[in-house]
Amino acid sequence: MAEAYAHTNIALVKYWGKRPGPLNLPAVGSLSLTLDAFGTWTRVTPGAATDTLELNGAPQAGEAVRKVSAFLDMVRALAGRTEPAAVHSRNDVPTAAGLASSASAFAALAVAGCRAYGVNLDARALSALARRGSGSAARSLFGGFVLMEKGVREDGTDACAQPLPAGDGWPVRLVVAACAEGPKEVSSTDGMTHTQHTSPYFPAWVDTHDADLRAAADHVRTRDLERLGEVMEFSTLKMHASAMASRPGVIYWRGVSLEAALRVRQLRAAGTPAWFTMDAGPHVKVLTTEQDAPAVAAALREVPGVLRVQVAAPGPAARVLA
Ligand code: 2P0
Repeated sequence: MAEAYAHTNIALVKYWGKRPGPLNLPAVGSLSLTLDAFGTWTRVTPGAATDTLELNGAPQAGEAVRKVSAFLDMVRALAGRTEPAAVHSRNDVPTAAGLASSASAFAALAVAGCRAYGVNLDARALSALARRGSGSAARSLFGGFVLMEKGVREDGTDACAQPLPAGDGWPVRLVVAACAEGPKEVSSTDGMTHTQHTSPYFPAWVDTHDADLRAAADHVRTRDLERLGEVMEFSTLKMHASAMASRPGVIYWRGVSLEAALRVRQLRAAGTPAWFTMDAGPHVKVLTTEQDAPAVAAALREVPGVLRVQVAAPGPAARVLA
């Protein structure tokens, strides 16, 4: 039996698109910030009759169990073991907060699963394993700022994340404005696959991505929030432009998302360091300083249609609890 906790993360330079094959290989790298406020606790207990999953106290069936089981199959193959497991999990990622839970969920499952079955992997191999569950999970193994390489090998061993310790202790904040209730309409996986297959802008997205990734990593190293924020907005809008140009277009934005994003630009024009990003959903996340976060949060709360605003700080790496 083993328990682990992993925090969620938000990409500043986005992952959108996959290389071919069954290994969930990303078409582009990404750069993220792990958050303190949200995450997933998971316990894996080998020795059950079949794989089971209980999430937030409720037994699960269907696709959710199938995904967990397929992931544990990979762990069991590495361990040379076959016995099924009971998996208990608790998400501290409020679905309404506008943050994805698959990143922290598969990172926690990778850490707890490997521990429970006696698999010892180094950080890179563990990250590559977590990627098989969900691309963004490869990043949630690490704390603070994290760089995910797309890799070039067909076996995926170099498609893994690594921490950027130069960013440790940088007092940035991510202000999260929830802009709609309910689950997202198009999953990240479906949205990126559809973009890849039908958007004439997808090749341009891929071709221009690496420069953003290298620039953003440099801006973390030099702690240049203005340049980091600028490249984050650029990456966000390119990702969404490529998705919108697919056929039929994938539109994650609501009216309120645009109003919130424009409010951030107004704040910036008035001297507040603040830059927005959005993922595969309508919520707006704003990168700013610790000092400016309360004013940014207050401004976003006043945007008509914004439902809730939370402030998150950089969070720690995934860890074994027991
Ligand atoms: C990201 N997203 O970099 C991007 C930006 C959403 C928008 O990673 O198919 O759930 O499971 O590998 O990790 C969400 O994608 O996708 C995501 P899969 P995942 O954060």
